[in-house]
Amino acid sequence: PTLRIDVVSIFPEYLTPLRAALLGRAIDRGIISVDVHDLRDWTHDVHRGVDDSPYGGGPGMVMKPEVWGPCLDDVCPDDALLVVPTPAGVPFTQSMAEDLSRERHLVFACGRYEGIDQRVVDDAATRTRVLEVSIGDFVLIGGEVATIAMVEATVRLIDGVLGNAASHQQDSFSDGLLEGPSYTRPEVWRGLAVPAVLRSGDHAKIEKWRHEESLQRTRSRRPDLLPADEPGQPD
Ligand code: 6GU
Repeated sequence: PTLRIDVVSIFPEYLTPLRAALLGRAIDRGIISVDVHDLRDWTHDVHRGVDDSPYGGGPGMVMKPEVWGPCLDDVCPDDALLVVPTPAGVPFTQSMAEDLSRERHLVFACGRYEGIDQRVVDDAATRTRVLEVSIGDFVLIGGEVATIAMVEATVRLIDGVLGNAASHQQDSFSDGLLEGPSYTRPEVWRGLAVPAVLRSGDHAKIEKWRHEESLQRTRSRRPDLLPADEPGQPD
């Protein structure tokens, strides 16, 4: 495959969407491989315990280094990129998805949100590249859903995965602005008409209109994305 993906989780069944729809088709066609591993396969005790209370006190549990360490020794070779989803990570962006889509081997280590013992990450970083990444300013129960989001954003950029290779050149964020609205038939639906310009056949005018719609939408929803010389910049 062009890209090999391994995912470690205590809820491997939570990652079954990775085998559905377009991603499943990319796996079937040999463009990518996805292997999901159950972290509990690396436990030794009869209770198959993966976490313990935090040093220093506080709520929640922390995932044990003696389980994660040997797991990553087996699953994450030195030349892979280890991605650790955490709300305390650096923000995941379209440009990071582009970087990940050029890798040969990604390993996602899904922990619960209270986290994995930091020494697991620090130890792995002595031999392999590690990214601690967040998908947004909210807290999930664990890294599984974040992994699905990052894998989908990454894999759709690989040649041959999407039907139309040109379609991701027009994505929101590829030019730094949000995409404007889209329309299809019928021309009038529930009394609402498609903007006349889109039926004009004037492609220069259509392109200009779409750019204005993108700017307007970005100004109202995501002013933080506007270039410094655009009106509507946040203070
Ligand atoms: Cl990557 N993981 C978890 N557990 N929560 C998150 C997140 C990641 N990104 C935002 N919230």
